Amino acid sequence: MHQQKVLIVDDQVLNHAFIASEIEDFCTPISADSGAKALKLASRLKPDLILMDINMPGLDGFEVCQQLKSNPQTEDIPVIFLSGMTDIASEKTGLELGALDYIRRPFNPEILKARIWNQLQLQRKRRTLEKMSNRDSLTNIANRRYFDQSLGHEWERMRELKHPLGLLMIDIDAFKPFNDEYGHVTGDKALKRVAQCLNQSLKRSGDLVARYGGEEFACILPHTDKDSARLIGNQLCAAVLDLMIPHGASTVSAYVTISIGSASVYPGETGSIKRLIALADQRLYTAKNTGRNRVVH
Ligand code: GH3
Ligand code: MG
Ligand code: MG
Ligand code: MG
Repeated sequence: MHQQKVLIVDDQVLNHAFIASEIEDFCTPISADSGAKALKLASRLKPDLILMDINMPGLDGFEVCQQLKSNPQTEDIPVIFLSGMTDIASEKTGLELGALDYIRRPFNPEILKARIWNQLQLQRKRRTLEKMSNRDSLTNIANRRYFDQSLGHEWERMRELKHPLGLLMIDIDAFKPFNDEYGHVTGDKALKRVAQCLNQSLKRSGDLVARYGGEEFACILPHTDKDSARLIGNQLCAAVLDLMIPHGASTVSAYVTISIGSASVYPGETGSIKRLIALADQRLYTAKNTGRNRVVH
């Protein structure tokens, strides 16, 4: 099966079969024989491209396009109209509704295939860029940008649910001496290993660890109260110590360790994201001043 999906929307089943046979050697065609089905499949399957007829009973192609473009979940899916309506007004309407292209019937199958191929190529590049913009290139975990965005979302989500939101601020202990002792290349390797370890130690799907900056990480823990946040913090400290990365220049341990400031709040009218971060940060500072390799909550 090919990874990229193309949704073909047409009320005539024969049209589906023909287009599908043209493109199935480089993508997976999916069929919808009505506008309503197309909308459902689009938000459920997130196709990489939609090829759509205009004249259909029920919702026509224009209406479907309009709805796709006004839903944040589907607005970025490229739409190409494929229609027997060859007048300029229809073509203009289609393009103005946000369709990427408008192909008139009858079409040349080879040209249609080439257009779809090009679009899928572009879509692949777009998705790669999107992923890259959320990742830290050294450690391959989420970056600060993605962290800020996620924290905003989770704050709102927990506020609506009236659930607690936990946050851990994490900093590697004595990392400057580590670099001085072993060099920056080894420092980078240690940073990667710690990041990967933190990432793998979080077991719940909603949890997120990001590189916050330098040798600092931050961890978002939805639905997590004070005690659970501290518990997860303790697990992370133990997991990093368990890596047993030798650290001859540390006064804390023979191995690389981390310190953690932990906080949990019920997002509401009074608190703020800034305050939550400040709280965890303050506690991280306390962890540093009371021996390191520990969680302060
Ligand atoms: P503390 O226990 O108080 O946190 O001591 P520390 O030495 O870790 O603290 P400090 O913030 O003074 O130093 C952080 C060091 O982390 C300094 C910097 O060279 C190093 N660092 C930050 N980012 C990177 C990186 O991407 N790669 C490497 N190798 N080192 C980094
Ligand atoms: Mg039709
Ligand atoms: Mg630091
Ligand atoms: Mg440090």
